[in-house]
Amino acid sequence: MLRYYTAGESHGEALVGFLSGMPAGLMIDQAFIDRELWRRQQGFGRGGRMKIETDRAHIVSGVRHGKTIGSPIAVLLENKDWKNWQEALPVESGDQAKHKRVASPRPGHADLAGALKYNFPEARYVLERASARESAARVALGAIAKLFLRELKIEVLSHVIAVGKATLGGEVGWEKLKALHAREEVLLNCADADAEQRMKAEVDQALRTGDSVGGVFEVVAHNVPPGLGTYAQWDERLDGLLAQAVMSLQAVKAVEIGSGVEAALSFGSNVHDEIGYSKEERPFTGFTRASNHAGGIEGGISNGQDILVRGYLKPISTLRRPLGSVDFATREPVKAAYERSDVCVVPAAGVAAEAMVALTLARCALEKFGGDSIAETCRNFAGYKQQLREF
Ligand code: EPS
Repeated sequence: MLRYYTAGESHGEALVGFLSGMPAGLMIDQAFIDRELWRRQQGFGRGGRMKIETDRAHIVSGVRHGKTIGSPIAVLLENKDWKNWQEALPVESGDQAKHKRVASPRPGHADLAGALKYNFPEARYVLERASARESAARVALGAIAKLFLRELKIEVLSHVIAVGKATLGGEVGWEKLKALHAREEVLLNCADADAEQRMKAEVDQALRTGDSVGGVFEVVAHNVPPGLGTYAQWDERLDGLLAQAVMSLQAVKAVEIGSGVEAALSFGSNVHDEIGYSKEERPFTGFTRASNHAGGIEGGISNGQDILVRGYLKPISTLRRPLGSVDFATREPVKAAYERSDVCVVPAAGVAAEAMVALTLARCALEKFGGDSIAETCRNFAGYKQQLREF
């Protein structure tokens, strides 16, 4: 089974990611992993921290001579900011006077709930781990999952469909998404230039007013074969697995598969994707669909259409113009703590969600096709594709 964990604090020495269960013989493209990390650091509305960090994946185990060897993979991402925090957050007992307290919890952040849960007098240790910096480790592991999926010709990308009130109308085709992904400059990772400018104006307003702004990203998984996930048991349903994976990202407050929200407000005849058949050569079968409202999943199983997963992001909870809070020590009303922060992270969250979707699909693909080496997985996959062609 493909399993993964992360460790690391936002201002600690490093982030660490573990990935176990990856078959042997997968070529590891270091430049690809680092580009994924770079993509997560982009976007208009990122804060000062991104000027400090240049994330690079340092692989310490599980890869030799450029290929996976079937043993657990550990990836290390250095925090450049650590040098500024060594005295404030030492591993050893250190000097208490140099500790940087977070004196008042931020509404919307884990600060208060975390301090209550772990019995901390203030929120420093809470935000260190709750911080979205952790998602960099997931992106490194997700990049390896993407390399695995590439062997099966499955690709995963994302784009931004809303920032604040600015939304993108209409569908974005796969080729357009690929072109967006190839850009060397990322503004808001929106495929439509006009909508992107409107999104930028929303971020500008938040910047001007000391506020923050959320939005919606969409992850698209392309060329996924029918048959990943199953209705047979509740915790094996692909939509449920994807929902948890994406919901687990910092600041995501809702997840939608296909046009799930709109579907709930519509009649069935407007929602379900009518089935046809074409004798032309198709990637997996001759069955066709007139639309993809289901987002590529029916009955908890991939149906061969693109998988569409949307994540709804709340605005960042650290505000330059802070909301009301209470001092941890005195219990007097004060403004919530502010150090520095991002104003908008929707494009970055989309990249992190790609990683989560890729890891989920890789796990489901390995459950279905198995294999201790890539050659074995690909052979099993080819046999399944043959079965689909002969259906
Ligand atoms: C974050 C606060 C900010 C963000 C951080 C997430 O960090 P800092 O307090 O160091 O400025 O920049 O995100 C990242 C560092 C990152 O790599 O995404 C938070 O509290 O969640």
